[in-house]
Amino acid sequence: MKHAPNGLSTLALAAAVTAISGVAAFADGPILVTSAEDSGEDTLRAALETAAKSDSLTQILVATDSDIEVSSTLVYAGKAPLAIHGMGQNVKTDVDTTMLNISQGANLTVTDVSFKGPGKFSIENQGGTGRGIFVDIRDDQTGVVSFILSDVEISGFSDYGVLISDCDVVENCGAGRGGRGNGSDASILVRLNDVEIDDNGNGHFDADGLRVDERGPGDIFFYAKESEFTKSGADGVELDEGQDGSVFATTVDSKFDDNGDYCDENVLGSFLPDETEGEFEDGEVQEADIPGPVTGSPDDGCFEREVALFESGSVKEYEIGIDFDDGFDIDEAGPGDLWSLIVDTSVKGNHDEGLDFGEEDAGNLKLGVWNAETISNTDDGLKIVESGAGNLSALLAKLTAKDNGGYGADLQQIDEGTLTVNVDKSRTSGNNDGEETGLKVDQLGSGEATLRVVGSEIEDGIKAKNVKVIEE
Ligand SMILES: [Ca+2]
Ligand SMILES: [Ca+2]
Ligand SMILES: [Ca+2]
Ligand SMILES: [Ca+2]
Repeated sequence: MKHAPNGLSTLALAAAVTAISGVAAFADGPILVTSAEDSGEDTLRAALETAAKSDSLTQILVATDSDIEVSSTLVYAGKAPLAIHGMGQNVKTDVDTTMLNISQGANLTVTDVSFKGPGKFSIENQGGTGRGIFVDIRDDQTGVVSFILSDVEISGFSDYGVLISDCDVVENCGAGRGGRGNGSDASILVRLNDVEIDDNGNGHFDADGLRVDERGPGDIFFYAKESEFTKSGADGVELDEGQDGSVFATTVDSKFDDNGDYCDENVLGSFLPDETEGEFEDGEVQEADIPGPVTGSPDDGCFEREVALFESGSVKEYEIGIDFDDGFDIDEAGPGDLWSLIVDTSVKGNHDEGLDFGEEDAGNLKLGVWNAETISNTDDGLKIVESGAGNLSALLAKLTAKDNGGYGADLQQIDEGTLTVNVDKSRTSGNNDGEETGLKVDQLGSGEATLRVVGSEIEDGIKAKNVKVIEE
């Protein structure tokens, strides 16, 4: 990282900021940070405290010669928009704490400043809830809350790299699929350009690189360009939208690689029962006779246990496994659509699915994939599920899906709705056991269903259920 050049006058810095944002934005001029100390005069902490008193946009210019090191959370408690512009400095901490807390849900812009946590977290070296940036949206917010990062790196935090929470039970929002909590009327806009979110969430169960929890009315707009989401303990990115509202997600020239390893099977494997699954006749086995929930491991939250019973109460089947996570996970529930465009993007080596998109209840799912690689993910390369009223349509163009543990691409239309999948100039090979595992396309509800495969090499075959398949 480059450091700030010496000898820039206050005037020159102010001129630089003015150039960034336009003169009209500054009623009071920018606040300059010239001290790299944790607190006191001219520090970032003091600047945030001053900014919080403003009722209009405040610009902070970080003009320190060196990196800033802090030992406790930097808080911005204002409601007005905040912009922090740096010159490539790091804001660092060796304490397991949240770095920047936007406690009143303000709009945030950060340019050319990076946030570095202590790092080296794992299931054997767990942390608390240290987050890179935490935006806590107020219950009474309306309009669009914006979160805009450019040329920013966030790494080494025990919990989420970024958590944007429009959910009144922050710690406990659960997943969007039946997720809990209520939220404000506000929508959430995330725009990332040249952002690296690396090695976060490795000290805590279910902590993603970047997570948005959107509840109540409102949409999620997510746009990432030239950005990387790597080595997160849970998902690289997780967008959870519940109740009214849709998700619009676009990635361009981006990377979702090597995520989802917090629940390390080398550490946890020995805590699994000898028989991790079973299937029985009615009346054969009672629940008391199958393995119970796993206890006494480094993190029992990592174990998933599913049990299905017969009406008589005896066990039909059970399965116990370790919970891993995805590259990019989107869950849309309630009324509203899920639209996503994945362009020139890499999705490799994630410990569950590569892309895992689900749309529930009323609304459609539309997916466009252009020139993407989903390779060596532990489960499916892509898993796309549309359920409830609404249609699924997908275009997979120039997709390479190979060597995934599950299907190359798995698309399912459930309940009423049509299914339209076009595969163009795509290649799949080496997925799972290689027998009809390249593409799986299922119409599990009612409606017209067509899979059209053009100019593609699906070496490991196609499995299609209730779907008209056209190969050209
Ligand atoms: Ca909302
Ligand atoms: Ca919704
Ligand atoms: Ca929906
Ligand atoms: Ca449907």
